[in-house]
Amino acid sequence: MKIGLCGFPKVGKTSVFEAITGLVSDAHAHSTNIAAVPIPDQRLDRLFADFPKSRKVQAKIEYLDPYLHEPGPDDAIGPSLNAVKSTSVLALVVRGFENPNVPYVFQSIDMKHAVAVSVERMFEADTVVCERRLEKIDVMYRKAKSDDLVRERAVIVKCLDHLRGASPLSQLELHPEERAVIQGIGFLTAKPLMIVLNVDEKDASTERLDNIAAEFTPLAPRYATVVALCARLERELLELDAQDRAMFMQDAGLTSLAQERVIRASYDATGTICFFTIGDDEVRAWPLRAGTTAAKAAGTVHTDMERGFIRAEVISFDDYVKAGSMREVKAQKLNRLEGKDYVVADGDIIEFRFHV
Ligand SMILES: Nc1nc2c(ncn2[C@@H]2O[C@H](COP(=O)(O)OP(=O)(O)O)[C@@H](O)[C@H]2O)c(=O)[nH]1
Ligand SMILES: [Mg+2]
Repeated sequence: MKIGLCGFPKVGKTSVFEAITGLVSDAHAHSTNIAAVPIPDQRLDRLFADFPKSRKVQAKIEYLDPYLHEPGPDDAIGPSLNAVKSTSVLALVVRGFENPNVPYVFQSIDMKHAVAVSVERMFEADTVVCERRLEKIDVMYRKAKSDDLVRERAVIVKCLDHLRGASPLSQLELHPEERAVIQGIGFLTAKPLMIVLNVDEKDASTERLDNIAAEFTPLAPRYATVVALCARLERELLELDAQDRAMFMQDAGLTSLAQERVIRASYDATGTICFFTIGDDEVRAWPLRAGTTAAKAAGTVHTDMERGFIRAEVISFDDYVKAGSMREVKAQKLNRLEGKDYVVADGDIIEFRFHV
């Protein structure tokens, strides 16, 4: 899963990247920032504490902060949107902090307005892609008629109608073969959207952040998730050692790091869950799209496991904690055998049985 940070210039995209990843980018490097961040998970920590001889392997999530040439004033967000076409999730960073030393494209800090304009641009960008694609298809069709072109044209027309009705392409129902037609296009409104409100230092407490996100949610498009943080403060937090950080957080009224909240929101935006495996050499968390079957989940571990899939032995994490140990789980028969069509649940501890 790759999350692309986008938004108007000087809203704090790079600051948010640094606050999430703990990396400090070189402002003069003129290059794209990219980092895979291990996902904190207390359930994995618990399993690792019980099986300390293995290695702990966290699931990872990738963040991308594209390097942009200074955009012109007419299309301040265009290059940013263009740069995240290849990602799987959009994180739209919105400026909520006042800073007279940092120029801004808008007259005032109005997060609702900024989101409305950004989302409008995403719809426009997808509409233009559809229109150009249609022109191209028509030219090609005149040269050589083909059923493929007819089919592609029908899908693009569907997309265009949908966009004109102000619905994101993520909500357009398509058959798998129709979806395959548009897969490679990188439509912006086909991606899950996460709105990241980058607020002032004075609003940095967990309580304020939660309130700001909750108040903003009805103002955001319905298909988006909303999370708030103060990137500048959180970025400084990550530079402190554990003890200083704990003190600093207490003073600021922060009960969790933005890193964790943003990662959680990234998960919510994509409907991602986690399952766990406990092996001799590693205790590991695996990210998975919600709704995935046991056989496909086995395939994320190893393609051989999907091909030779026999059964999955599943223990839900809560049952494991209730029982207290693997031996008790077995004594109380809390482990289940599931077939290939079993839909994996968040927190399942799974052992796959397969032929080689
Ligand atoms: N006061 C304040 N300034 C911030 C905050 N986040 C970013 N900035 C400043 O805004 C400027 C632009 O931030 P940057 O992350 O480079 O924005 P980008 O152009 O969207 O990548 C920098 O000078 C940051 O220090 C914040 O939460 N509070
Ligand atoms: Mg930047």
